[in-house]
Amino acid sequence: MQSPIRKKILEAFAKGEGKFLSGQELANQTGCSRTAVWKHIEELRKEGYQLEAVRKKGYRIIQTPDKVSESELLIGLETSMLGRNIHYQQSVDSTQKIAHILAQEAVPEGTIVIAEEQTSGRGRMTRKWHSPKYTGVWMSIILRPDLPPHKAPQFTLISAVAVAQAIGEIAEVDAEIKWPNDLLIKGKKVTGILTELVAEADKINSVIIGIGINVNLKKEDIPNDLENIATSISLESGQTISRAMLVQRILLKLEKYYKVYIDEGFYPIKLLWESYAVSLGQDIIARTINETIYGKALGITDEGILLVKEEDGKIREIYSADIQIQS
Ligand code: BT5
Repeated sequence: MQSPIRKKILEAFAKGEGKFLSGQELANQTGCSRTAVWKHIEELRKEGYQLEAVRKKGYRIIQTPDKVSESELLIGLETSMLGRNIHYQQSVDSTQKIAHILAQEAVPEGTIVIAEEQTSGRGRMTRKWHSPKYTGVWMSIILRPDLPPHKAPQFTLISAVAVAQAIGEIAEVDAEIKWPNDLLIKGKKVTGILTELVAEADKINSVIIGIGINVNLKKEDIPNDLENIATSISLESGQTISRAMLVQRILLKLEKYYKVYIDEGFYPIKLLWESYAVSLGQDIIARTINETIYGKALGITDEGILLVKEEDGKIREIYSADIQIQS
């Protein structure tokens, strides 16, 4: 975790908006000595901050590291609950696994686990999630809604809306949602969401929302077996995106829609979700654990369940599946 003094120094620079701050000013604002300030400045340099030091003027930040560390995420974060407690690590096996352990402890709602790299990122069932270093958002969010367990899948849809909106605002490209948990840009997967549940028989203890976003991956960062199905925001928009800014925007959106959902139920989210949905009205193949269903995707119910009309006119409710859109 970021030291409290370094956090204060970074906050002082953020408030100063690019101006020089003298060692004495920083000492006053952080409540420590000038020598201590100097030591913390050196530590920030080691963390990847580029700081200019000019005699008689002081210090200013020229460049922040492209990281999703606690200090990067906290400066400018506009949420009141989501992301206020951050567990950041360079490399983890899976943020989801760590979030499960934290969820058993008394961590506050809105705690996030985020890493620069995952060595065993996971998808649904036993699938793998490719998560190379410094290129993506690999994050798990712990929520503790007072709801029955069968509501948990709706969090995948709420999160998908939050991520799709955030991508649209931060990058010059639009993402579409493929039910239930994929975001696509131009037909290729850019985000996967994995919602897991810690619950008692009739009550959710925690919902753990895992979000994986290919942000700045280049062609060579995508393994051969994924090259036809996966893409990144950067590959599609031609921009390099600040991952920290994207995370901040996602947290803000998710906090907003989580509140809407708790206050007003799923219906307003459903309407938003439909405006981003790619498969509606299309012929699809839905592969569930037990069977393969062919038909037209009609929409989702007020509970977030997919409705598919088979050729014989029968309407099927699908709770979980892999969807292929027939071209
Ligand atoms: C998902 O599963 O799409 C959910 C992925 C969730 C990943 C996040 S990252 C943070 C958190 N920590 C974790 O350990 N996991 C979560 P699913 O629908 O089952 O899709 C998995 C399939 O997507 C794989 O079998 C591959 O075909 C494909 N895939 C793997 N890595 C990918 C990537 N980086 N980009 C696009 N597709 C990928």
